[in-house]
Amino acid sequence: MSAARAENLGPALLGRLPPQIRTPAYDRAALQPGIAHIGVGAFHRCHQAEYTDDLLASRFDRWGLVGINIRPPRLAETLGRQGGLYTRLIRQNDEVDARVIGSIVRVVDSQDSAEPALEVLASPNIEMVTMTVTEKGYCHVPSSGALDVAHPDIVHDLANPGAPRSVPGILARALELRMASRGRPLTLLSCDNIPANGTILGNVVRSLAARRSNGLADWIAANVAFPSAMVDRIAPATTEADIDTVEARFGYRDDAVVVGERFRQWVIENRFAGRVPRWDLVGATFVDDVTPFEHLKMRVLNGAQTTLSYLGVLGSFEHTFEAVADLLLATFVRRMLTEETLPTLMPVPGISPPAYVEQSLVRLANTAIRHRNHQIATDGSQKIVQRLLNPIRDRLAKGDSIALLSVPVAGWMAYLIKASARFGRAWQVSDPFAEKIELIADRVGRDSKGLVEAILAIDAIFHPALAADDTFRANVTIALDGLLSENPMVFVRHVCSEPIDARLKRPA
Ligand code: CS2
Repeated sequence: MSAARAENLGPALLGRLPPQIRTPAYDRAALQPGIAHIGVGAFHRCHQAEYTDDLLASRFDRWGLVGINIRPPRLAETLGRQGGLYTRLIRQNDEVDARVIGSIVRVVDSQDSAEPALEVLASPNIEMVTMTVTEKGYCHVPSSGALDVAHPDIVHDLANPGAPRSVPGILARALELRMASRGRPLTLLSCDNIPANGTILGNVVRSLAARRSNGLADWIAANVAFPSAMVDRIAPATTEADIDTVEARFGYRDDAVVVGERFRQWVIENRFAGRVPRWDLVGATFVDDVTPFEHLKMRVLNGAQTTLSYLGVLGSFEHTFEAVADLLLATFVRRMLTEETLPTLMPVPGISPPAYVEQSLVRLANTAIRHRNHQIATDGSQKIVQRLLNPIRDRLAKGDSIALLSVPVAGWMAYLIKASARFGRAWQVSDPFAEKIELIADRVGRDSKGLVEAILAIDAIFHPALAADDTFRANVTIALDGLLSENPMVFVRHVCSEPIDARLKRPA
C-alpha cells in the first residue's frame, strides 16, 4: 500500500503554498511568448528562466518563455500538467530557499521531428532565442570551432534541409522560414560553455546557410545577431531525492524541481537584433566583450570542476563536494589554478581573479549540491579545449610550465581508457570520442607513451601544433602513466610535492 500522493504543483495550488515559498509576482494569465529556449534542462530552469521571472516581476513585459526540447527527456507533459510552474530550490549547505518560477508559458517536445520546434522558432512573436544544448549540440569541431561536416546529423541536414535534426540545421531552417514570411530580426543567444559561443553558433548556422542558394546567408547577415555570453550557476541534474525533498518539506509534488547554488552570473555581449529582454535590470551584465569573463569562468570554475571530476572518479569520490573536501585534491586544484591558470587570464572588469579562485573552491565545497563527478566527466572531449587546452597553449607560447594543467588532460584520457574492455570497464562513460579511445586502448594496451601519441593524433580535439609540442607530450605521458597506475592518488601527491617538469629537467 502506498501513501496518498501529494497534490501536484499547478496554478490551482499557487495560493495555498506554504508562506515561505515565493511565487510569481505578476499576472501569468497576461504572459505572452517572446523568448524561445532550446534545451529545457535543470540549468535553464535554474538560470535564464529565473532571470526572466525576475524581469517579469520587476517590469512586466512581453517576454514569456516557450521551451523546446529536441532531445530527451520529454517535458511537455510534465510541465504542461503543472501549467509551466516548477520549484527552484537554492541549496547552500543547510540552507534551503524555495521559489516557484512562472516564466515558462509552455514547453513543446520536438524529439521525433523538427516540426514543433520550427513552428515556435518561426513564429512572429518570438524575438529572442536562447539555448542550452550542451557543448556537443553545436556539431562543431572542438579544436577549430568550424562546423563538423562529417557529423551524421549534419550530413543528414545537408541532404534534408527541410527536416533537420541538428541544432544548427533546425536554426538555419527556422531562419529560412522567417525570411520567407518577412519575419522580424532575431537574436540567437547561446548559453553553453563553449569558447566564444556566439561566434561558434554564428559559424555553424552560417555554414549551413551558405550552402542554400536562396539568399539566406544575406538575410542572416542583415537580420540575425549571435552575441556571446558567459553563464554560471551550478545546477546538477535533478534526482528523485530532490523531488522527494520538496514533497517532504512543503507537502506538494513537483516533477520538474531544480536545485542550484545561490551564486549566479550572466554576462551577455551587447549585440542584439531587435528587441531585448532587459535582463541587465535584474542582475545580468551587458558588455562589449565577454572574452575575459568567459576565460575566467571556463578556465577557473569549469576547469576546477573538470579536474575534480576526473581525479575524483580515479580517487573513488562520487560528487564534486567530496572530491574537493579531500585535502590532496583541493591542494592540487588550488595550486593548478593559482600557479598555472591565473597567469593566462586577461584583466576582468570588477573581479579579482585570486578571490574568484577562492570563491569557486567554496562554491564547489557546497555539500547540498550533489553534482556527480561522472556527470561533469561526460563529454570531456567537448570541454577540455576551453577548460584546459587553451590555457595550456597560452602557457606554452610563453615558455611557462604546464606540469599541473597536464594532469587533468591525462585524467580525461585515463577516465576513458579505464572504461575500455582492455582495461576492465571500470565504469560507464558517455563521450563522442569514447569509442575511438576504446579502440586505441585495445590496440595499444598499457603503454602510456603509445596511448598519448595515438590520442593526441585526434586533431578534432588536439590542434596539430599542440599535439606536436614535445613539452606537452612529455608532461601528459608522465601524468597518464601515474594516473593509470595502481594508486593514482599517490601520483597526484607526488605532483603536488614535485612538479612533473622538475623531473623532466633532471639529468637521467
Ligand atoms: C559542469 C557545468 O557539467 C559540467 O560540465 O562543469 O555544467 C557547470 O556546473 C556550469 O557551467 C556552472 O555554471
